[in-house]
Amino acid sequence: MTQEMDLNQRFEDYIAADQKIEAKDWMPDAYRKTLIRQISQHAHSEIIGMQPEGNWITRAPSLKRKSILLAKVQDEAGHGLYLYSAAETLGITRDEMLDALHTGKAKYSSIFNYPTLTWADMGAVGWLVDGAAIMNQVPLCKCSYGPYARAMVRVCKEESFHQRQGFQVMLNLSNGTAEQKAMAQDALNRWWWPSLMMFGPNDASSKHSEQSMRWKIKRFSNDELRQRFVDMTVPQAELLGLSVPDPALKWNEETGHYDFGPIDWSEFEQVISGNGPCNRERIAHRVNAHNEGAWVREAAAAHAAKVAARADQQTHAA
Ligand code: BYC
Repeated sequence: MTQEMDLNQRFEDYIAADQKIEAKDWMPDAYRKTLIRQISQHAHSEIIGMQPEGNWITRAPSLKRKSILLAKVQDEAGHGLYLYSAAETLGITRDEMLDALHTGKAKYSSIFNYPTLTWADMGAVGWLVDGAAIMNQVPLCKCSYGPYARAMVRVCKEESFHQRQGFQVMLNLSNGTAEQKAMAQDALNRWWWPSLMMFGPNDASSKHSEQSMRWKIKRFSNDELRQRFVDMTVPQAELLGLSVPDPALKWNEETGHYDFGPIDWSEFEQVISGNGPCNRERIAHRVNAHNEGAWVREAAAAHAAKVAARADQQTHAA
């Protein structure tokens, strides 16, 4: 008991001093559980997030755009893998995480349950979705759990390239023909509100925020980050000559921020409980890809076993 109290005190001292908690350090069970939940859901979001864009690789309008999009989707696979590895350091296996995803027990970001209908959606996803992702993820580079914080550094660097390429697609379309500009506006109309929902429920309804902020997993609340995103993005929309689909959006001199209209939380609830426009399609596609990849996992395991056996033989021969 006293030993546990000492360990808990040490953990609290580390958090207070902004020192990283590492995989082998003692940590409260609830801290471990929260991290497993958040990191695995984050990993799932990256992996499911490959689908809406993967859908456009074969239809990108030029070779240059195709290779950029291909690289971006590959980056997302990489992010998923670092994040699964970070979660594994907490004692959960990759199979357990994937099983939770495939059976609908684990969540992933609401945003990836919306369809990508036109090429302009590749611009809007990069600009808005990656823009929101960076806003949320840069503070995670300072998260109290070392393996998660370190994984986020590289993820954020790549996300910022993704965001800029999305903005450039929007810029080209906005400066193009009237039809192209209309396509960009339509994409902004469809992606704006779902992007604001990415930050999660309002602070008053965010059940995990208070504890996660005390543990310095989250550094800013959902509403703070959402407001920063709106403040950063509205001037970018103006630069594109596009209008944000919110009649209540207005600069507030007093607060120094944009006021914006109410979010439709019933839509968010529907999407995160499995009833968004593409939830079923996303999971079915993922499960199918996992099953079709079984032979690759088997071959990799057989190769690893051969390499290990060879190394073992050499040790014995020496
Ligand atoms: N979608 O108490 P709250 C990417 C859930 S990947 C679905 O505020 P928390 C990218 C939440 O999980 C983007 N569910 O929770 C990839 C909780 O349910 P559970 C993903 C959501 O954890 C490819 C409940 O609602 N980013 O950027 O304190 C291409 C109550 O919420 C959502 C991350 O995962 C949502 N939007 O705060 C491009 C970042 N929001 O778990 C881009 C890491 C909330 O109790 N995660 N929920 O069943 C976080 O920062 C936090 O987990 C969140 C939520 C801010 C998302």
